[in-house]
Amino acid sequence: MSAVELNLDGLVGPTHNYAGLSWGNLASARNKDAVARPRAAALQGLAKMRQLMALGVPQGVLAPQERPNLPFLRALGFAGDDAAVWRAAWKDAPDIARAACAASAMWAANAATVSPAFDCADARTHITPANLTTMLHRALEAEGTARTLARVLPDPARFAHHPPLIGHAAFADEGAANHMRLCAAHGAPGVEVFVYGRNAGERADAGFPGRQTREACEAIARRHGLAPERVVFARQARRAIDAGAFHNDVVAVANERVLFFHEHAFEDKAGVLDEIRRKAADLFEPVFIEVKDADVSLADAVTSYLFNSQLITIAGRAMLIAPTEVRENNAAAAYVRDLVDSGALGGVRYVEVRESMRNGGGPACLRLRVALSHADLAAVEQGFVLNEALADALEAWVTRCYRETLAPADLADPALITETRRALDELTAILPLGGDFYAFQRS
Ligand code: SUG
Repeated sequence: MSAVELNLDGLVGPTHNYAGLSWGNLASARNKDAVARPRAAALQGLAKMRQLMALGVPQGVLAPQERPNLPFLRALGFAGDDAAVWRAAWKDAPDIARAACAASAMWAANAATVSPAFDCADARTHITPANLTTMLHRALEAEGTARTLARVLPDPARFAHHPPLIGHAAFADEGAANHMRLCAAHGAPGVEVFVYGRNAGERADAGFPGRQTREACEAIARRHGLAPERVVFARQARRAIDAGAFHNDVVAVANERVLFFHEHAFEDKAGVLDEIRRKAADLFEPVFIEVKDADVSLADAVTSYLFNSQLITIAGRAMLIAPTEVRENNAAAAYVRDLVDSGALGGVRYVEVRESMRNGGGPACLRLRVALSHADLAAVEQGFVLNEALADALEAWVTRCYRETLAPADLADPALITETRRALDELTAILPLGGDFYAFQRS
């Protein structure tokens, strides 16, 4: 069936900041307490969406969540008016206050795992919002993400929305960042590769956390109605996690037949490739582009985010949408040049998402891919689909409502609450969210 891939990008929220919240994410740790630029961050994200739209990729937007997250703080016993809650949280529990302020829902690759209708037993698109249990600030996203996705993909005859998996470490799930799909074409049945960092029963070891369990992957494959003969469970290499690949999409990306990956991405590389080949055998021949450590080291992969590029098909050719950091890294830039020169890639476009990169989020982190038939694309709530007018309106809104800079010392000021609410309230009139989407609008 002829199909397209809708990219849903997370709109960067007005509290974008650097709080060093993600243990195991080297960029987040390195930039802890740096001064953030929320306005630039959101405009960079929108500029990337515009570029994809100009290439003919259907592009949608996901609204930011309500931050600071006052309902979360109230549930923890902080009381009084909003300003009092916010002040008390900063005074008594600054780590919790920081978590309540994170704009991390912008990284839509962690919003959910999506299995296209072409792979699912009931021929509907199946969606499981990620519980993101490993990091407190991210665990706060699941509920809002589920509501947002239900608005964007509304028709239950076409879109099956599952609740997030139970929020326990045994089912730690980080969504599409640990999920890849290989297929002959977006509308053909594919092989879905679920990547996990640990088993549920394993004792936590000394290294960085494995944020996804095998049990979570298996549960998602089951509830999505995937055929076991089209599913591969691959263990992420401990070496990659310890080098800073906190999600698989820091060391691997797939598109159609192509799997572009670092030689140290998987614990049992030969086993994984063999299983993909076997399970795809009657469908298509996979193309493996394996990057050797001698060409691009794991360290270079993690700093440049080479594999966190968006790999897309434009006019039948593979194109890489890479962060400008790749161009600035000698090894990664040379590798990409060779891929273009050899014809393996039809081209490369560099995008500037530096504000997001400084928190460990590259171009691919910012988007959730949803492969859809044309009929299902028409069923997407069109008010979330980007066109020039919506992009203009969102840019004007960001420019009007977002601070140019946000320093750590600014976060505790209750003025941030009023200011962000005003911005989100305005947004609900730009996107079809209605006047009661956010908790503050309902109270
Ligand atoms: O979960 N960073 C995010 C980055 C997510 C990147 N996504 C993918 N690889 N798909 C994370 O670690 C940092 C927030 C802070 O430190 O303020 C953060 O949450």
